[in-house]
Amino acid sequence: VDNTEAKFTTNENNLKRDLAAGAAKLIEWLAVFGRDSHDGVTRLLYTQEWRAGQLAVATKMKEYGLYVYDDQVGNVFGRLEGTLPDNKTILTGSHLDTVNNGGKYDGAYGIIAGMIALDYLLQTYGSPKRSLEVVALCEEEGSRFPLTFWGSGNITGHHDIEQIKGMKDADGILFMEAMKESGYGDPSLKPTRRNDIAAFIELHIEQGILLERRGYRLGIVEAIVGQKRFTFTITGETGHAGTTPMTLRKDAMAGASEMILQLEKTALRVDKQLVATVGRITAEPNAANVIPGKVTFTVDARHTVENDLNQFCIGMISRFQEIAATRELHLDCHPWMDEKPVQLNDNLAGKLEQICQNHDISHHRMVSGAGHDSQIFQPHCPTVMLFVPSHRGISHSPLEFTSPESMADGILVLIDLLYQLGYEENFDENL
Ligand code: HGY
Ligand code: MN
Ligand code: MN
Repeated sequence: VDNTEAKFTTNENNLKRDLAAGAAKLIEWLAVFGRDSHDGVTRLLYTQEWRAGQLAVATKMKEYGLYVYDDQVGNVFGRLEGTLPDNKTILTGSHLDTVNNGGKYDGAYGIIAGMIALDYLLQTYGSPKRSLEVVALCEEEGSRFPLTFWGSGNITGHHDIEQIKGMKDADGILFMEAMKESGYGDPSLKPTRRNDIAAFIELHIEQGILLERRGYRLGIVEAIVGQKRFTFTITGETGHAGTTPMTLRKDAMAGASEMILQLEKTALRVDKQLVATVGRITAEPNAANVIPGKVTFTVDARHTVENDLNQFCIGMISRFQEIAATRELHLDCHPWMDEKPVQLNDNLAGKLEQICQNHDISHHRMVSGAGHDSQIFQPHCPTVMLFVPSHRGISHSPLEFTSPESMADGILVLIDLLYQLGYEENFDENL
């Protein structure tokens, strides 16, 4: 048996203990950047908290002996240069941004796992044959601006700077301004588009309860659901709450409420793969004694099958139009996200399965109901995801938790996969 194998497996328990301690420490360290007043983490793209987190990640990557650089939109990379001339890079990592009042693990875990894995590989085996990189992707959630996957979308050509011209956040701040203020967006900076990535591996928390409930230690993600997001604006007539008879109202809030309940009823009738959520709603003038003249709400709809998702959304919009017509309201529909369902790379999934078996780690192939940067990378290069359990399936919440032992399981498997792809002779070209 090749002695690296022996060395790696004999002190595996010690290694796992160290990985668990290291991961727990780094998760708490990164959560400081954006700690909010409700004990959660809020690190929105191009905000001060985001910038501080990004600088901290870059500094830590340098401490680990990685070559650190960033690109035009603020993706931060830590690189272990390969000794072979072929310019293939194996990339791992996840997103640095969070939702409002989010948890410590969503996105962050994939970044710290990649940092720990590269640190271990460099200390144990020296320089790889093929370059290995960990990336802190600048944005995935779409929490600040109405656009998701800004980091991975720029690397893969799925997005470009043209798309964000005129785009503003809820406070009316221009995307371009916020990016420039963070020191990015300048054409003189390193271009974002890359063609050297031979594989992308993303470690992430499951954000659901399947692994914990069924007792699996890791999830190997075969596919990611498709996702569409819309903003609907209902316009009626502002009026006095006390003097306007019920029969004479054009109440935008009542109209929106009927649409939202209709959405839930229809989604329940479709099938359990379909989920639809109204996550954000605003009313104008938003006063207790005024009939709202304008209500804006978002819809996030997802399904594993593209056609079923499309049919559901077409039906949703026509039902909203009927309700608006009956109530003499005006309906405006603004679709701003449309990501297709994606099958991830089966060869890489097979490698992860084999590694889990080698380490006697229970694992389960599954579909992700959450969207991830991996669905943007997969059409661009062979991509796979590895899930660690979320306690009680909680995510996008300060209560988000994954045990250090589970985080170590994921990092142990990542180390093996990066070793195979980065150090072993025969890189499997036809992944
Ligand atoms: O919304 C999602 O599915 C992911 O957390 N961005
Ligand atoms: Mn998320
Ligand atoms: Mn995420």
